Amino acid sequence: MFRKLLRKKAIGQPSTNSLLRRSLSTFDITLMGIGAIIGAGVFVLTGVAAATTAGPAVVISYAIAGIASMFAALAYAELAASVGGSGSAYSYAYAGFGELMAWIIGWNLLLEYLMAVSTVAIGWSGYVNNLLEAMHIPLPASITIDPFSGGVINLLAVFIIILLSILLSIGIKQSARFNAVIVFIKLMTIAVFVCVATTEVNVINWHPFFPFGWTGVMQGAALVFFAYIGFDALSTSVEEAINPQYSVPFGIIISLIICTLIYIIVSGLLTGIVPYHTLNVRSPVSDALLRLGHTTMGGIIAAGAIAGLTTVMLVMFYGLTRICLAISRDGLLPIALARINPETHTPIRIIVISGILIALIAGFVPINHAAELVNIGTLAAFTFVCGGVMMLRLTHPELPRPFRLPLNPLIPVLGMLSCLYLMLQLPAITWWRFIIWTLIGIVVYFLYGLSHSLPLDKKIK
Ligand code: ALA
Repeated sequence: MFRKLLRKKAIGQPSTNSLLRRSLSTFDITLMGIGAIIGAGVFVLTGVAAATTAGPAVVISYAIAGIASMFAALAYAELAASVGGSGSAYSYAYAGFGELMAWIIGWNLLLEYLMAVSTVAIGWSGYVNNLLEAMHIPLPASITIDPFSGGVINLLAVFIIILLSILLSIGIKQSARFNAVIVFIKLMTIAVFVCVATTEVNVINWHPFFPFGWTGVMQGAALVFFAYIGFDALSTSVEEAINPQYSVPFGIIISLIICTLIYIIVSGLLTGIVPYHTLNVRSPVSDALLRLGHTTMGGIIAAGAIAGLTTVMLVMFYGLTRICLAISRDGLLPIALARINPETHTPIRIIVISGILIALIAGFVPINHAAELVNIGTLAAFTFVCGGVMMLRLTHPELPRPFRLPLNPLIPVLGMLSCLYLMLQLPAITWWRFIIWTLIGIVVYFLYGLSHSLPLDKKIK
């Protein structure tokens, strides 16, 4: 009875909120997907995965991680169009599995997005610092490196977070316009790389193709999975899309297909132009071109990487604020956070608080294994979203489903199995961090959420 009530409460969540403004077109949403997906993954992790786990077969790692992501994307597309809400996997878990499960997923999503934005901010500051050095404007280490690695504060990382917080506070349409411009630069950069690299391929570099065997390919898939994260953030835009039931599923699936193709082409070319074992560097894509003597092109790629990382931060930061909004509207986080500014139509309180948290992490903490932590949290959320599709088809067959994923339950089951399999490829230490964070979340729920959770009739509309 209690579970039923909770499910009803989630299904009955307002799919519209009068204060968030519906201004995002299908094109905006698809570009936001590409903005969130292409970033540190392809510009950095391709090199790391090729050199340390997969060799030239990193291209297969990309295909495998892409297929796992596509199963999950189809599940996200169905639930975004039918359950709606701005809480993404949190809202779907609420509808399918009840409040406690929803909170655990939401809590892990908060970690995933916080760490993703912080890590990318640190990567961004590294690229900008390199660019400034190349332009003979070196910044002192004390303001570009965190205190644990020999500096005082990573001020560049803090700077970009302040800038993005201001942009997100001003309004979602403005943020989407900014995103569109930068995504264009990012895609042009990749096109430049593909054109130049195609003329430099030496097939010798693809031998041996599987230097680390299939185990390496699978570990590579778990690592480069990071490159696909971001399409899930689109599902938080349901309340701000003009035609959410069409544009959110379309945006999720099309942006993922485009990015998968790009990744397979880029990783294939990258391992074809230089020996795979030389790619374990901070900026492998531009480094490879520099080594082949394409100095200007190397510089252009570095600029494109900076652009790419900027939109990843923007859209993931956006997703973080909307999930926080959904959780606080339910009362599981302080309800005062859920206030939407009537002029900008944005949740400024949440943006400011998350901005401060991200800036503190990015400015002061060295993040070595954050990508793996982000991956495990996301894979767990994807598993629940796939499970949520099956659960809701059983418990709420009458729910209108403008988009239905094909071949149910085959696709969601394959989605769950592939996400769980990729989770198992991650190191034990990542699992421990994930388990500890989840346990802290459960304690927070019983100390705060359970007693503050709002009944259906008191929900903020
Ligand atoms: N997919 C995003 C990136 O690669 C998180 O940076």
